[in-house]
Amino acid sequence: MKEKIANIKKEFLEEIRKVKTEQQLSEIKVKNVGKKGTLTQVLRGMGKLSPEERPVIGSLVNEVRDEIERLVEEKKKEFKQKELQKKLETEDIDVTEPSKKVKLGSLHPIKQVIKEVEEVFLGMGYDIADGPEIETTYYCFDQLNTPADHPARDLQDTFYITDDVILRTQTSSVQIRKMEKQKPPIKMICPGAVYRSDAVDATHSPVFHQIEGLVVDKNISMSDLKGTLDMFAKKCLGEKTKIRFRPHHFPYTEPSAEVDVSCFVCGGKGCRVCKDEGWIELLGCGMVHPNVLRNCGIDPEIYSGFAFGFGVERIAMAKYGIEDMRLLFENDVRFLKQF
Ligand code: 2NM
Repeated sequence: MKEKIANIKKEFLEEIRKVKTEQQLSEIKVKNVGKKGTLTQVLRGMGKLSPEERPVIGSLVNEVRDEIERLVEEKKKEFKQKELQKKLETEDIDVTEPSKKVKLGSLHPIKQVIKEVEEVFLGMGYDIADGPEIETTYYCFDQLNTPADHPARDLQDTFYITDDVILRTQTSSVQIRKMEKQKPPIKMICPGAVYRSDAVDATHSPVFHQIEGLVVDKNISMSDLKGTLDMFAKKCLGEKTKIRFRPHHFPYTEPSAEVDVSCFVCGGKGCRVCKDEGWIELLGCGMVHPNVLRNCGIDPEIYSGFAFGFGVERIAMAKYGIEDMRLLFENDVRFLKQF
């Protein structure tokens, strides 16, 4: 019996040396260690052996079977390796060539500021809205309580397409459209491009970006406005930021104010960014004028609201220390890739 096992092994070793395909390999494996294979037959015949011989032959069979399985696995790996080698040699891909780097751009600093502000207001439960950049004087002026003789309406200041169609001068028109359509409560901000007939210089551009906010509900007061803007300034410009209100005038709010923030570069001591003032002018705001609410079909005896607005370029310039607004519009990649 020992001799039979030795022969099985010998024959197997010869066969595996000649094997050329995976198919042949699997055939000789089945032939020897399969259910009806040579070694299995030996195990079946063990009943005829003496009790002393059985364990000896048994362990010999196991040993040879393990060896056969090991060699088959080894051969299999060899085949796989050869196959890969052949592929690498015949296919026209040079896997050692460095890959082409995909150049990822970055968001424009204006867009970065808009996104940051959106995150803060989304966190306070505001909707984000937009509207047309080509707007009627009805939405941009009349509905905003801006009288016919107001300088904002001047041909010198506004791009007129026809007598009553213009490029919007502020995004408040979006707020008017919203108030006309939706009854309070309203909580929204509207970021977007606006247009004024200004000559280009370091702090002016005929197209710039604004974010305006509006809240209308019952019992909305100036203290809600102050709390909201304080939170906004701290979240956007740093927890230590303070705000202050200065009385101002806008046709669409009453009372109105301008809001300054303590300089987020020097903390209020005075520096180049705040021009040694310690404060930076941030935005305009106020309580929505009763005429504006009434124009939109909202009863000012029941509802009140606050609104605010600011220029995105000014914030981006202060935040990133950009001294000339033109840089934000020239789109020179050498400048933009710094942000
Ligand atoms: C500002 C300043 C103050 C404002 C007012 C309105 C509306 F539609 F409710 F009347 N929207 N935005 C507003 C108020 C905008 O920007 C400097």
